[in-house]
Amino acid sequence: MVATVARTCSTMLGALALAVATVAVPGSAAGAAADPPSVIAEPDTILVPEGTSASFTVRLSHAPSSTLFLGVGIRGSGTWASPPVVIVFTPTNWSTPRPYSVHNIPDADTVDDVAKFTLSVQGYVPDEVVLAQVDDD
Ligand SMILES: [Ca+2]
Ligand SMILES: [Ca+2]
Repeated sequence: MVATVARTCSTMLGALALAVATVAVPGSAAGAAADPPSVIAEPDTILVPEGTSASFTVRLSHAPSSTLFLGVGIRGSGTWASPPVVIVFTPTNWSTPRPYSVHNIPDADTVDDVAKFTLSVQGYVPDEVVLAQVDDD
């Protein structure tokens, strides 16, 4: 008899939880579509006088469930150097902007080289930062 009552209560709680979840789904789905987990790198564009350094910051829009590594890809022209740092995002530090510095190596040409840095984290929409050299030759 007692067991029957307990089972009934459990079923009712289950139905209640299901109702709540059903109400919550449309809102969270719309939010997820408008604001997917993303890498946030700032600023978007940096002018870098030839032979100088610049830095941007990287953080995540949503907390990860485990530690994730930042991947950095570079396309473009010019010679750029970055310190061999490994940036990791954890469930506690994900929202703290992390600095990433890049040094522009002087060149003999007169071209304003442009490099596009792609910042990626598994499961997140990547972001890009464009570093534009201001050539001094
Ligand atoms: Ca130059
Ligand atoms: Ca150049």
